[in-house]
Amino acid sequence: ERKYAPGEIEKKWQEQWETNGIYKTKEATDNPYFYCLEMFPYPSGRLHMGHVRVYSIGDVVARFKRMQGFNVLHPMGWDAFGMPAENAAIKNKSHPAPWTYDNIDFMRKQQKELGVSYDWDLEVTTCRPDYYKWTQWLFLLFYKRGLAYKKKGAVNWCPECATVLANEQVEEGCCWRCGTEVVKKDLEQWYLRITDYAERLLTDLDKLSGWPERVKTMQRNWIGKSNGTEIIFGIDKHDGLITVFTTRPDTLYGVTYLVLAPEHPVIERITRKSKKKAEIQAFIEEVRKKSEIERTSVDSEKIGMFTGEYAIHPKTGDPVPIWIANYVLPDYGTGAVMGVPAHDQRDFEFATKYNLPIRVVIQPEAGELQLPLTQAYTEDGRLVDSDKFTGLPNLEAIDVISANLEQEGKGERKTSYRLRDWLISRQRYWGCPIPIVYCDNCGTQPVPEDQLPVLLPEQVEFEVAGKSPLATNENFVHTTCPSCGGHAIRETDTMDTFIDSSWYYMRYPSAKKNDGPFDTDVVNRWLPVDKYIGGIEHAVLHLLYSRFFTKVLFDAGLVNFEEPFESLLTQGMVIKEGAKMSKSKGNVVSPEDIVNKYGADTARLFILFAAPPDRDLEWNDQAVEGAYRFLGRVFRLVDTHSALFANRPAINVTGSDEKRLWQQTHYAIKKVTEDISERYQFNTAISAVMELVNAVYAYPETADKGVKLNAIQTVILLLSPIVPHITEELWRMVGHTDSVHQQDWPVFDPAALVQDEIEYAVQVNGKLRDRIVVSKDTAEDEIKELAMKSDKVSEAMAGKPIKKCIVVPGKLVNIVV
Ligand code: ANZ
Ligand code: ZN
Repeated sequence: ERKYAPGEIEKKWQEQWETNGIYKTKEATDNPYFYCLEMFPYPSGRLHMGHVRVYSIGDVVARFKRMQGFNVLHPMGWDAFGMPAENAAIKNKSHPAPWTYDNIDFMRKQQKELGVSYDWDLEVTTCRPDYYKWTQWLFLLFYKRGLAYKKKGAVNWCPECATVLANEQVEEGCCWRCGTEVVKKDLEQWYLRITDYAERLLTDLDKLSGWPERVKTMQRNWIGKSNGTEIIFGIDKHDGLITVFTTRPDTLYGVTYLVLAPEHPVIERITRKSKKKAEIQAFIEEVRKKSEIERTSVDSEKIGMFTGEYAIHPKTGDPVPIWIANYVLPDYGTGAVMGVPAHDQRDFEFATKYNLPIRVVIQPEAGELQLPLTQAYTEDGRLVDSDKFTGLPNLEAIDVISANLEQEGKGERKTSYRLRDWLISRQRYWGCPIPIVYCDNCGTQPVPEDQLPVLLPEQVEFEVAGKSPLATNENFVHTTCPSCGGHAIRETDTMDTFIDSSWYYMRYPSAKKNDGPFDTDVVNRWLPVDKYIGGIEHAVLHLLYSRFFTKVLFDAGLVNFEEPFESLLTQGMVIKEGAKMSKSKGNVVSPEDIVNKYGADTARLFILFAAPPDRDLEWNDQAVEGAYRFLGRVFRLVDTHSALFANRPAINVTGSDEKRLWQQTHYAIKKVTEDISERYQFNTAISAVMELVNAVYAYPETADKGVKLNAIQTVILLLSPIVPHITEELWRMVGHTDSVHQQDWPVFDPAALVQDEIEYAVQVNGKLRDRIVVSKDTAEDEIKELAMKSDKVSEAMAGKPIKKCIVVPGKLVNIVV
């Protein structure tokens, strides 16, 4: 008798799989393609349970699809540029490269110990020159297409990370990485023109039926499309115009003031000769110190200042005081707003505070507003005091007034987006250098393709105040202009690491290509990714950027698809005692410990069994034990039947026991197949196999051996994507010489599922006494008779007279004595 010893089994098979290359990507022309991808990790040091969870999920899918006859691509790589490496280097007075590569080696080893079926020949590492050369090439492609540009502007600056951040990387006013409050800084930086793609990024979300609604909603909100009207106001005693953006042109006659963002360029001009100039300047300085969040949050105080100047209402010709206020943002709409205190709550509070007039121009259909208003009336109604538009329902007036303004050249319907261009410059070392030089004569010049990659210099100083690390290496900085051969200096910022991860999934299928970022034909065969698995935290960042990249590459004719990820699975967190596992909470369970104690198969089984993939998973030590015991039970089942396997009996589904196990076997195949491929519910799939295992244990010794052997083999096959090591071992114990992972996935026979026999539980006075099996069209009286014939039942009845006997069809016979 053998004992289940994962320590021996797992190592052995991992080595054999690697030697035999059974997970190498195959491209057989007759087979359909399936690209299964898990988000690649940052090589932070070691795997945590969250990693184990994503990789386990992905691996089940990949293995299952392979057995179903698909050409499966299942690669892994490293999102290897980024700040932790740099910070570790600063702390240890070393270099980010060895830290990163050591971590990669360690984590790769851990992934192998989990038995994940990656094709390691296609490994991608974003910090290696053979990868970032093509990141630079892609940057230049964007540059040539007018989609990469440099501009000076107020940017988000994290003082702790000493670098700028994209808008997507500022979460509630704080740095996404370290949580430090972000401040504004005026810098000249590189941007990618993602706003050019705002509309396509929005409308194409509708095509992504395989994405969770929640993620699509987050992207829609982030893009923030708003249909409105730009309305032009003249300025009294000054040249020029002020254009406001409004979604409520129906309230035009209710305007009692205009508000400009403190950054609005017109302020300088209209206050140049003002007595209030210094005061206004001081106010602007003060507001600009505050973050965007503080400025726009509903409960933060609205503060403003009158400029002393007036605009002219485009319809009435009335003077309208021009104010400056903290709540108007410079880069949304036009940075100027018309104040309608009667119908906008924010404006109402502002007008109340500063004693500005409140003019009602919309009345409800029924009744009349009580004056003075105690809050803004923001519902629909009919226009009043609005000249010739008076009487119109306000929703109609939106169109009518916009059209009228357009006719008079005083306005234009406009769509605004909340989405801003993607700021990609980072004042950090460990990233992809931006392939640009600045020539004294020719200005900004792209580095020619044949000079790529622009290598990261090894010798830099990391912490020189006000300088990007690359700027501290004189050899790197000074170069010659590719255009005139004169002196030029290099761009010394590096790219946001989200650029690296915006295209890595296109690199995998032709990962070794050295004359281009990818092979278009190969990429078109494999992509879009069929199943992408990763965390919800990337709902806007990585997933939006990747969609943008894909569309640009589509427009450039480099790929033939417009969306990179057909179907997305966002896995839940791993929690313990109700909280996310984290060092600070002290509730971390390390994958190594679990693997060392129980083996990788137990870790995988527990994780997949404990919760559906998209839910949070509560860690449970007893359930880990339970998973281990179940695998031991399966092992024993096979071990104790070795004689049976040697004989390889034929299958005879004749008697009722045989029929039942045969049916249970096919039911399990159906359930597991559908749960994995349609619902991605691995927990219920595993339950179905557990039931089958119980059924095999309960199968009588005397019944047909062929049916039993078939059931045991089915258990092994159905479990193989989930627990790949033990099933490989058992498959050999059953007498096979080839790998279980190269078998065809079992197919269920619908005919086997038709029940022609039904099991009834028989109760006497509410207590279960026996089970009987009857043919499916047995009459009720006959069922009662058969039930009472059972020895156990008649024993329990002890000869007492029957008071009642009830048959619950298909389930139960209840006898009351
Ligand atoms: C007048 C008005 C009257 C407005 C009314 C609303 C209600 P969304 O839907 O988010 O696009 N707005 C425009 N630009 C702004 C900026 N840069 N900073 C702060 N607020 C700005 O919102 C559009 C509305 O937000 C616009 O319509 C404008 O206020 C304000 F009863 O104009 B509204
Ligand atoms: Zn030049």
